[in-house]
Amino acid sequence: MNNRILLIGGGGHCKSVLDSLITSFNFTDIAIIDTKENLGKEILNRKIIGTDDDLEKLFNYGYKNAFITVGSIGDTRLRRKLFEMLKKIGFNIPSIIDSSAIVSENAKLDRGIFIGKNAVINIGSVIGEGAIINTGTIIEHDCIVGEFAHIAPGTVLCGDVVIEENVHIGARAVIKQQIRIGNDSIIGMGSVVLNDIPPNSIAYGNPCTINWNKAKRKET
Ligand code: JB2
Repeated sequence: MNNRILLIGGGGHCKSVLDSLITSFNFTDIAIIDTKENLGKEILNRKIIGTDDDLEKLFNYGYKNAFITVGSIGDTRLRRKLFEMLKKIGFNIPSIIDSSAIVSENAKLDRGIFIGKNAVINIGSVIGEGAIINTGTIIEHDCIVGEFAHIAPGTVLCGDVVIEENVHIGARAVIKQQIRIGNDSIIGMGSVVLNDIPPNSIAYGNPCTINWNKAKRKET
């Protein structure tokens, strides 16, 4: 693996990823891509060296690895757009796993995933491309986490849970075993989810109830 990597997005999520990257990986040249206004700024002594318009040039210059460090809370469109841009140019997109995380050898991870400090991913679970498994999350056995889902800090997915793509699960939520959360839904912080949640819902509480349906709202 080439030892140069670009992190795309230089905000709060970038700090978390960078901290894991510095302690767990062998990249000797780490640089950040952000907006024009932030050029020259530094995070943990790594500089913002360019904007998205410079990606192709930097790839040709020798940065062959890149990782999306723009976060998402309920809207994954920017992360997806940037991911497509990286793929088109030909970047290798690794998964970044903090050294304190515990990932079963019998779990399956796609590319571009971030797994934060003290997260646990147990046997038989499958994590999709671009997902964020944040600090202290527990993904129990045989769960499926879809592409670009974000499981926020301290969340527990009991066994056999399915989280479809683009879902955001708020911090410290607990999802009962065998529950399915439909694509593009948002589950509020601290919710206790006892029933399936259909796609495009915003749901929260203990027990978790649906408060809003994005798709129905669009029709009215
Ligand atoms: O199109 C873009 C772009 N738009 C915004 N391209 C690139 N390369 N960068 C972009 N940005 C940059 O992303 C902004 O200028 C800013 O530096 C960064 C977003 O930082 P912020 O701290 O606002 O959000 P975040 O996405 O890093 O973190 C959110 O999501 C995390 C998962 C926060 O809510 C965190 O608290 C959360 N943990």
